[in-house]
Amino acid sequence: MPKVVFSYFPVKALGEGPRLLLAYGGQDFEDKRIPSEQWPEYKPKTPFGQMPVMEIDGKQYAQSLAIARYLGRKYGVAGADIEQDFEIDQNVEFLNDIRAKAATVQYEPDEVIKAKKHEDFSKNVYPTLLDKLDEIIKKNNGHIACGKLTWGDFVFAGMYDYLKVMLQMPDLDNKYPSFKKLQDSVLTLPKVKEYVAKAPKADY
Ligand SMILES: N[C@@H](CCC(=O)N[C@@H](CS)C(=O)NCC(=O)O)C(=O)O
Repeated sequence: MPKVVFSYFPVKALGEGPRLLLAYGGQDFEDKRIPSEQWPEYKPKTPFGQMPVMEIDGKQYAQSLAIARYLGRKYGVAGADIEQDFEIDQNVEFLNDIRAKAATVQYEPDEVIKAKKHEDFSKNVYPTLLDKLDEIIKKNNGHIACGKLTWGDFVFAGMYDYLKVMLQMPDLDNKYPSFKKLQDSVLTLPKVKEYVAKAPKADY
């Protein structure tokens, strides 16, 4: 078995999807959670000055979605052909767009602008995006794409708690039960469940 080291901050956010995929693939890995105080020391050693970074037998792999796609192919949860691969990519990109949009609010340093932006997006942007995501999941039999379990579901399951924080919507489970159901369907896969039970706790 290759030696895998997965480095990320001590949160789920962009790192949890790949962690869940490694667990699903039965791959033992060093789950390296780097506290922000130690980050400046690691940053220059990473390909893009960012985490997550996965190392397989010393080779570095960066960019969370590229890592998830790679692991998905490795563990048999990619598309069956390029049409399905495209559908997964497309819907995962859409999910990531929602996260990125909400992140522009969450990381806005000016509190007044942040509040205004949140009010605007909550009224004029999020409902359409979240309704569309709900529609996609319902149309795909409870999955992100292709009507079946794919690496996109792992990305969703890993990112969902972070998404709630970014959107400032702790009640998202109630508004869109399909979201929580999809997350649970991944987190209850036997090997994933085992990993989650032993993993360090993180709120998002
Ligand atoms: N597109 C990259 C984004 C990675 C990213 O933004 N990482 C953040 C943490 S979530 C980071 O490393 N921040 C520290 C820094 O930029 O110094 C990915 O998906 O992996």
